[in-house]
Amino acid sequence: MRIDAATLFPAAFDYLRLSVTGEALRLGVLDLHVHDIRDFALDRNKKVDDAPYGGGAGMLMAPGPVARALDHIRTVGPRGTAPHAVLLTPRGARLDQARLEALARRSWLVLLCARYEGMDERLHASRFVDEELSIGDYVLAGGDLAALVVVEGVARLLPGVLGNAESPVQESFHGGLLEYPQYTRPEEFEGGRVPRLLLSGHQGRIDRWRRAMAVKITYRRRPDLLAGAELTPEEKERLVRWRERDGGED
Ligand code: 6GU
Repeated sequence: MRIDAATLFPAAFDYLRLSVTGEALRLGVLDLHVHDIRDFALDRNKKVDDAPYGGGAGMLMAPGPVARALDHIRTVGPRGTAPHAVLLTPRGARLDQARLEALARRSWLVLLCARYEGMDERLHASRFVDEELSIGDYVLAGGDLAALVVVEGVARLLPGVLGNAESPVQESFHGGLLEYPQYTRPEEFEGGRVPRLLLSGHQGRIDRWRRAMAVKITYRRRPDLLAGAELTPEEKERLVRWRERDGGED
């Protein structure tokens, strides 16, 4: 997969040399190109921002340098192909695992990182942007960290990274459930013991326990996820009982 990022802070992308993304880069599974939007400013002060029409605090990213950066990227990518361009903005659709999986199936992504108080509206729904994404309901100073989140989330899904099979199809996180509790050595730590079942060697029982714990933790912490989870009829019955016990309506 090829990813081109357009940013005012190219150094932020050095982070991707570490860990899983670093491995993806070394393996050549991920081909990352970082472009400094400031290089596409035309004046000698390399100005990329400007004040908003209508007044108000803060500065906006001017459309010119961004548009030139994106036009440039299109010319350096693989011939005859068009990238899928993503604008990172708090206004975008909320990123989740399903969206990461969809992005991981693309062969060429462009990530556009907004800064300052945002970008000129004419860049939003435009020939330059196919999709707008946010990484959550809070405000960051810019889209760079969000772009790093996207790259790491996508990279770990690519074939060959993390020992993934060749198939890019990935399970949503554990069938839409939160992770079950895990333990490593030592067997006792600050008074907490590893559940005996995990030491028993009964793999079938361990698998069933893990699954039951995943359902229980998801019910307690993120009941909103259960609607989209893959549950057995028995698990659904269990949920009905828990909801009755906890005073729910259904
Ligand atoms: Cl993509 N950008 C900014 N500036 N803030 C965010 C975000 C993006 N996602 C969540 N907060």
